[in-house]
Amino acid sequence: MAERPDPTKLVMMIVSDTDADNLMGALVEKGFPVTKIGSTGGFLRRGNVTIFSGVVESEVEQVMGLVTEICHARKEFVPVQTLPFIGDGSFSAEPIEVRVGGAIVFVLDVDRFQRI
Ligand code: 2BA
Repeated sequence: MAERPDPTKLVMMIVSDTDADNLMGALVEKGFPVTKIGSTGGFLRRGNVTIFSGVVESEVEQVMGLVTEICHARKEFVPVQTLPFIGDGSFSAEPIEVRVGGAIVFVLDVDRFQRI
């Protein structure tokens, strides 16, 4: 990877398995450094993917643009019986509508970055 300035922002993107490879590919193609971690959503307990990219502040909007272009949210009806907390009585027997796909993005300040 070409030498980059030290990152000042950490962009953390939680995306669906189906969009993760496309998003990683697009980020790498634009020269952004990325790390992918397998993760699991607490509500649906489905696998999702968390992608980290440490960038400089002026690049954050470009990263957000790629996420918006690639990760599209949709609605899905999920049978409550498939949810892990079915026993707690907080949901009726009707399938519930949840948002799937799309992305959850956190942008954090980087206090310190070191390549050792
Ligand atoms: P999950 O926790 O499995 O949630 C999947 C989707 O289920 C959520 O989509 C939301 O639409 C719905 N949902 C979550 N909790 C709910 C509840 N108590 N009642 C009804 N519906 C509920 P997203 O909001 O797009 O979140 C997608 C994934 O991103 C989440 O998967 C979780 O892994 C992560 N995530 C979302 N917000 C987060 C946060 N504030 N902190 C950390 N992770 C977060």
